[in-house]
Amino acid sequence: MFDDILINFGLNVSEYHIRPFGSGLINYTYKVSGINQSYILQQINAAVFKQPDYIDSNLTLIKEYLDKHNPGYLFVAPLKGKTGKSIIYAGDKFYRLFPFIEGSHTVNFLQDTREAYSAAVQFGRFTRLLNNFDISKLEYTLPDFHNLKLRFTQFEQALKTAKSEKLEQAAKEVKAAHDHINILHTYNLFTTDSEIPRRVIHHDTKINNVLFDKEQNALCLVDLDTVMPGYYLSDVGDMMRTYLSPANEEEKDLDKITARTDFFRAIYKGYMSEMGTILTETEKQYFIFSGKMMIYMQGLRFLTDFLNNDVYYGAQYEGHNLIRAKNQFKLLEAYIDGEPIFKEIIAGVDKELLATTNNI
Ligand code: GN1
Ligand code: MG
Repeated sequence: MFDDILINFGLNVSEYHIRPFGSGLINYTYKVSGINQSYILQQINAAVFKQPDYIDSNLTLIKEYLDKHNPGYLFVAPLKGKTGKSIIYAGDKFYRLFPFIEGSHTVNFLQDTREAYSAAVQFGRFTRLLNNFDISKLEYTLPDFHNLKLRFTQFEQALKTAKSEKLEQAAKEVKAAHDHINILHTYNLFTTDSEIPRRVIHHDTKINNVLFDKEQNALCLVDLDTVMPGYYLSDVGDMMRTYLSPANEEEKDLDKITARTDFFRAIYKGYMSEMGTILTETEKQYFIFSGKMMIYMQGLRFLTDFLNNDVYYGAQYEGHNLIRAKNQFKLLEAYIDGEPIFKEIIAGVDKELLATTNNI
């Protein structure tokens, strides 16, 4: 089966070696190593991405646009096979192949704030460079992906169908989900506000979706399946969710989960250095809210999946998704505690950014 795929890309099968690569929850990834050039092969989870062709058409349009307007920008689009499409159907599954960027590596844990800053610059730059791109040309590869209203409805649905034993085990987290319902109310407010436009958004900004060079500078973004129109809050919020805590979403020891304010600063400064002049004043007012929205949403999604017997995320051990939900609700508390400091940081960085703009 792998052979068919490589042949479709005009590669000589005997010259390559294939092994599993990376740690995503949804798609399977492999590295295809060759002597001169290596590739990343990814199987698309068709149960999640119901229209894999949409990924192909979005990335083709964006690549054409960037090649024309910003030819120096490194956009790692999937390669086109002999069929002229980047999505290859083999052995009942969908695949695509990317060039491997030599000298690059991914990180799973942030070592210092420079990485957070550098990644935030990359995500901000991506949306900035596509600011004049006509988003009506893009498809929704995952409709309602970050629709908090829908995620809450799915959670309520799961409450109705879950086994009583699971409801008991998750009682504390179910309460937390209800206690923070104001996050959903705020979400409903901004989604009906015309001052909050949809933009070209990555929708999965965790740190291992950024390729770094040896000096820990971010080179480019990967995992582009969820690139589609959305709110900038999705990208900023998921950086908050995944960069602020020294322990990630898999951590069972909740005491290790904290919201590091210096990492908040790095994200704000990095993202705003690109998007500061583009975001509307109304959008900017929701900057801190973005973290609450994404942490809460991920808590709800893990909790819902626990109640639904792990049908979406799968589980490596009994109660895995409940632990992940506990983790996210703990992070939400830590984030909310940090809010007064985040406000001070924003005011301070705004002054700094203003001073640099005035000096030019
Ligand atoms: C999934 O597959 P991966 O790990 O890139 C999920 C994200 C979640 C993340 C949580 C399509 O991303 O939304 O934030 O797991 N992607 C999809 O780890 O559901
Ligand atoms: Mg992803």
